[in-house]
Amino acid sequence: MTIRSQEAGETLFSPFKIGEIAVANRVVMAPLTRNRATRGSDAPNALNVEYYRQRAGAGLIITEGTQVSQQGQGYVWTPGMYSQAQLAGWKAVTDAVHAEGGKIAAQLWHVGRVSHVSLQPGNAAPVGPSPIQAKTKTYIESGFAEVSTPRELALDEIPSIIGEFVAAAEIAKAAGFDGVELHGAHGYLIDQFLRDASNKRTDRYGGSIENRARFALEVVEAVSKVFGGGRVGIRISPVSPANDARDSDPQALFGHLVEKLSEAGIAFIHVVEGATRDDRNYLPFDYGALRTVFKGAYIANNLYTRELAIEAVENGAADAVAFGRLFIANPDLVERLRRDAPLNTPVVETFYGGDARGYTDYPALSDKAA
Ligand code: 8OZ
Repeated sequence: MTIRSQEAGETLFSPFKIGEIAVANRVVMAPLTRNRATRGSDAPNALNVEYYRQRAGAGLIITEGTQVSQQGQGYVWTPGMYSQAQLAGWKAVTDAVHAEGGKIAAQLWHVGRVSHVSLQPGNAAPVGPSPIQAKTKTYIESGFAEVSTPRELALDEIPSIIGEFVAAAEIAKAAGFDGVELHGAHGYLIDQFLRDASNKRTDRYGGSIENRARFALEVVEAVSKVFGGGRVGIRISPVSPANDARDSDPQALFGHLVEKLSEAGIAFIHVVEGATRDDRNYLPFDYGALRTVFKGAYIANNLYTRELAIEAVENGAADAVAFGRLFIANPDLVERLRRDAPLNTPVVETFYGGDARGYTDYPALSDKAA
């Protein structure tokens, strides 16, 4: 791991600036799909407002993935960022988080081929860089289902997809978000373009690493015009096999991408290290090389413990650390980490879909004391 020299005394709990976003501490709430948007409109509702409000102690909250269009949706009841109802729902979320002194960025998401015809406009095939079905499942109203075979995006459709990201960023800005994170991880559309196992295109968006990185970089550039690069980041998962993501040379691919992201001047990269939710050491990869090449903030993620996170910030391997499941179960996670207090255990059965149970009813330390 490359060590970056820092001011003495920087800790997981000291304030920082992620680009232009001033954060109270280096603990980030990772994006977490929870499938509890309003049925029919896919707009955030009062329950979602309460969930995010409870977690405003994070230095920065990154929302669950929000699809930039109906075509960009891959799972049932995930919230969108493309309608006026969704804008109004998100405005209530950002107001609540800001009232508690927190900061919140929206994760913008197009799932590409990781979808099912039943979720698509007119029951059409989902789209991808190439017409290759992913070996993965999604969930629809009736339960788990194999993802559908995608249709290859025509070259002249690509600008309109980038346009959807721009329109979503404009909605996020109007809704009061402090920034946006592009979902470039876990085998969704941006990641599908990046990797040679899912991108077999022969036009300027496929083939060489430079060509495969083009879509990601064009989305970054376009969204940066809306928010300013200082409020834009991207999540990547260089070696994670999530949703059938595979590439013949991740080190070269992500080395190039991150070099260009640095030149683009964006605020942060958010790196899922290893296999998502599984193994931090799945396949060898030099994350320190990405940290070295990128001049913005490095947010580290995946299976971090309190001890690993404290160490990563103190030795300069990361500027901030994102926690997922621990934030599901601990609304006051930052306070608990600060005090080294016991943590609630996340209940997997209530992760995806449902009501307040397993969502807004995990107790804070102060609830127990009361
Ligand atoms: C879990 C279930 C559904 C989607 C990801 C957006 O992996 C997701 C996701 C996670 O990034």
